[in-house]
Amino acid sequence: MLKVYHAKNTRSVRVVWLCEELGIPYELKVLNFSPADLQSAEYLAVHPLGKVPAIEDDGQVLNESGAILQYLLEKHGNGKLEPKPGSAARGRYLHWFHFAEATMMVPIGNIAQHSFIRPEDKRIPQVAAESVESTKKMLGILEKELAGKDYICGSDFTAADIMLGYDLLLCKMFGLLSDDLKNVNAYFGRLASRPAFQKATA
Ligand SMILES: N[C@@H](CCC(=O)N[C@@H](CS)C(=O)NCC(=O)O)C(=O)O
Repeated sequence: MLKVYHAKNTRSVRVVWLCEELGIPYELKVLNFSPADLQSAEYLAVHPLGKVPAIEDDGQVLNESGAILQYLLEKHGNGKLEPKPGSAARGRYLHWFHFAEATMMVPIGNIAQHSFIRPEDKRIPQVAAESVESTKKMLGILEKELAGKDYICGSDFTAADIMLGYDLLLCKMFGLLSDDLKNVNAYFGRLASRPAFQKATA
């Protein structure tokens, strides 16, 4: 059975969320978000950088959240949660799917590193402050994009919402979802009310 290495509130939320949405059977391997678990010899054999998520499936190990989602969609999705390859909607879907990790998670990750994760003497307050500004700029872009839409690609919930929903979970935890972001807050509320999201963030 598919094994999912997961730590609470990390990017592995995306993998558990997708498995729950698609009803993919999986075995959860829960790790603490601490060097004792992530840097253990046993886990480094699964993920040489000691990060989450990772999966083991049919004898192979994968460890990039976006790649894992694409792989599981291809294997189990039967066309669900994504526009058809080659369709007009596919380009925007891929844009938002990858924006979530390749662009928006960069400053969000820096906020986490320089506000909470690194030991205090290794945090750079200017990096944290600049990253807050970058994240706010991206939230402003999402605010405009979501006007009149239930989901990032329109009326249908897709895996791009799972990728972005995790970013917004962290933004919410970091107090960045200010009241003026009406569309983003309504969107996040819609995502957070899904049973699969709740299971993945429990
Ligand atoms: N691009 C990777 C990033 C993985 C990543 O940085 N995961 C974080 C948790 S959200 C982690 O495990 N950090 C532990 C560390 O860097 O020591 C992905 O999307 O899977």
